[in-house]
Amino acid sequence: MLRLWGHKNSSNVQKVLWALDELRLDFERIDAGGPFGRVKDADYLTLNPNGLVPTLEDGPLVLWESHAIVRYLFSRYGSPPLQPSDLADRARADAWTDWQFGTLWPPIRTLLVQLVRTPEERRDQGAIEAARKSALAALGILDRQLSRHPWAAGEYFTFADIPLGVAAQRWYNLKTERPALEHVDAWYGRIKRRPGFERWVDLPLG
Ligand SMILES: N[C@@H](CCC(=O)N[C@@H](CS)C(=O)NCC(=O)O)C(=O)O
Repeated sequence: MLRLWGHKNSSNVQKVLWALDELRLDFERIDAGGPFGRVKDADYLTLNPNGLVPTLEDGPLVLWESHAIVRYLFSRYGSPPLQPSDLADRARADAWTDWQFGTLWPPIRTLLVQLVRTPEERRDQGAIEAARKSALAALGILDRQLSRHPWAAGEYFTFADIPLGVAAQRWYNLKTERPALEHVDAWYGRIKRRPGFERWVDLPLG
């Protein structure tokens, strides 16, 4: 039985929950992190020395880093088209997965922290504007990719759409001005129809 450590409101845990759902895998989940704590306890630190969630246990394998976990689940339990058999398709999915962490997520995270978790009088307007600009530049890159293909890595939904979909859910639920992005908007409409997204990701922001 797969065991996932992490609370349901964490964006990184949600990626794993959505992946498990896409792959129709049974699992046990233990609340940890955020209001549940536990992540700095000695026994948890032996599983994940970072003291962060998510952590996945699959028999003797203990794995942390949400994108590594998502990739592992798809390569261990997925089959085409969810897990592309073609190495070029898989490499493209890898690229968009890494791009989420390096390029798209940092400005969206800043907006989330500023606009959702910081009281209005303490917000940093300069940081908000800079993050909005960076987020829009990144989303413009994704929009161009999605003008050519329906999904991030090409013709099929792959694991790459999961981290991107989690970031997009934050973006679309922020109280901020959002210019239309024809292809990202249409892709997000498709993302919203994935049952795993609806079940685990599309929750109020916190
Ligand atoms: N790069 C890591 C980041 C993990 C991370 O930052 N997790 C946050 C929740 S989204 C966390 O554990 N924060 C401490 C806590 O919740 O107690 C991953 O993708 O798994």
